[in-house]
Amino acid sequence: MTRQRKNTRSPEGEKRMVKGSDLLHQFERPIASDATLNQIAARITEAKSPLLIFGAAASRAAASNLGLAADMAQFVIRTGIPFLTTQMGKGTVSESSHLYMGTPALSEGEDVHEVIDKADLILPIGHDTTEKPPFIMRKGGQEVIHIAEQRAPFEPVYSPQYQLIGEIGHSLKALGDRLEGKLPNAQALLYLREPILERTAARATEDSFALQRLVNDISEVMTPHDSILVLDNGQYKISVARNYQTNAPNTLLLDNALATMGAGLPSGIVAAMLYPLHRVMALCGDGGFQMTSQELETAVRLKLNLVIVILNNKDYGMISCKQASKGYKNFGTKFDNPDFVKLAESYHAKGTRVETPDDLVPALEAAFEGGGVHVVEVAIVHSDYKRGLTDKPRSRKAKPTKRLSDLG
Ligand SMILES: Cc1ncc(C[n+]2csc(CCOP(=O)(O)OP(=O)(O)O)c2C)c(N)n1
Ligand SMILES: [Mg+2]
Repeated sequence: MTRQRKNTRSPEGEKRMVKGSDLLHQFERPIASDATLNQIAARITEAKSPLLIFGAAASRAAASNLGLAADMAQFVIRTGIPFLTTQMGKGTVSESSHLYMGTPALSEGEDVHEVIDKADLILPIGHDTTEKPPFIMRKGGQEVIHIAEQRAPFEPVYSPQYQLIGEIGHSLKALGDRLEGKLPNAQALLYLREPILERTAARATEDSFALQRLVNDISEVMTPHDSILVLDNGQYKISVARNYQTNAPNTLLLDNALATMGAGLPSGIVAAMLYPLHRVMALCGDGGFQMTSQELETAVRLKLNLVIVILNNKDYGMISCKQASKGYKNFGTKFDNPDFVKLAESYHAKGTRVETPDDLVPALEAAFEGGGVHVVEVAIVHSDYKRGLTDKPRSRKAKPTKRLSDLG
């Protein structure tokens, strides 16, 4: 270890580093073979109710390969197969598409899982096992074709029968060439779209701080292509995943892997540094915000344009919900907060408190228009906010979770 560090600092070591990075740039991504493409295309042609799911690895690839977003959109258009996005795959293909069916925020039991349950063939594109899985594979269930740049590691919840490994854009173009006009059953699941999206958006215009209403109002001030919404981690993330229509890759930044609290403000700072002309909003819970609130100083010092929304429910709401859902008495989640407006002002940022739902959109508009660093505290009426997560939009009970390993 020590020797390596010494070497890289010497002129010779530096030369070696440069050579190494040249090699990295010359490295070409592997592409899928014609034989595999033909086999996969044949399987897709036989599908009775196919479904695409764009995941985190597709978003990530689109960040460094500008043509990939167009390749993914073209694949959807050419095949006509409906699609879902995972939480971290949101925006890979525009969710304004008439083929967008929704985003699973959990692994089962939501409205959108009806589409998954009824699919006979699922094509996860850019599935990333660091994400909470958007569905759970079960013995005798759907067949899955994993389309990605890396092989899927075998997991109890994800063990695809087929894998198409190679540069995603190439795979999709080559499959599109083989499939266009040859999929009579492509839209077999599309009839589920309207009812699912309608049920997911229920309460979006309710006169309360229901989470769906919050997401609806935030969407109103975020323009589809030149704004970036960044999340911290709390229960609102579930509603944002389900209800925030995301139309371009990497315009909704959230973490569905380790999901650390405290990430919202620092991630918002970087987004605002990189995209000074975009509307950038960091949406944080009161608990998450307070883990890194001192970074307000950084944002002000860097003269950023950044709106920080704090959902103040005086609670680690996600944990309260989990305790309640398991039938436990509430324990250890409640706390009090500083005056967030005064806190913002003490950092020479601006601050506004919103106490009624109708005041949110005007407050956010004013914050963006005014520029600079602006904290908007939303004083949540607790019971309404909580209901947003525990509302089980789907009437049927989730099937018991049996893992493949349990089934032998
Ligand atoms: C660093 C860290 N600690 C603990 C957790 C577990 N956790 C997930 S959400 C949550 C509560 C979040 O509370 P808050 O930010 O107030 O958002 P709310 O759920 O109330 O909207 C906790 C403790 C985590 N994800 N990261
Ligand atoms: Mg909270």
